[in-house]
Amino acid sequence: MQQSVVLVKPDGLQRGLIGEIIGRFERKGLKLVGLKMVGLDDDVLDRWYAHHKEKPFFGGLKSFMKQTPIVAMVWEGLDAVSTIRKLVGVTKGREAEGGSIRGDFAMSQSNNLIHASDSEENAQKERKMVFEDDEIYSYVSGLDTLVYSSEERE
Ligand code: FUP
Repeated sequence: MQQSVVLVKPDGLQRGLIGEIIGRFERKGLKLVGLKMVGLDDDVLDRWYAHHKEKPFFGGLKSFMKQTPIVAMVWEGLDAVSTIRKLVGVTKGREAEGGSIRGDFAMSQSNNLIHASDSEENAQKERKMVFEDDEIYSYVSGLDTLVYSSEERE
């Protein structure tokens, strides 16, 4: 099974949307294997958003991400990275499809509530930036047999 890292950003925390966001992933059938509140510092943010370092919005993005702690999660499932990106919606909230998290709750390109890994490689890098290995749990969930066929679980 694949893992993906999700952050509920400071606007999601302040708007009281943590439960809503977790509920959507739970109802989809994804499995929560890591969860904690973290204050991101410049060192982590410089690495997390290294691909945006030269962009004009980089300073504002970092300040925004430091406004409050964020809620970091690792979700597991078949094709979890692409599945979660669909549930999250495109970057600019006001263009995101209705039914997605950003589509239903966000208007902004920067205050867009949530981060989700965009590849398996980045998911692994991001996981290491915010979680220790022993903070990620492997467990059998009764739901697995309902959510997937036996072939999919192999
Ligand atoms: P996403 O993968 O949808 O989270 O989007 P990106 O990796 O392209 O961008 C990461 C974050 O940078 C966005 F969530 C918000 C911020 N950003 C801006 O503030 N302005 C922009 O024009 C693009 C991104």
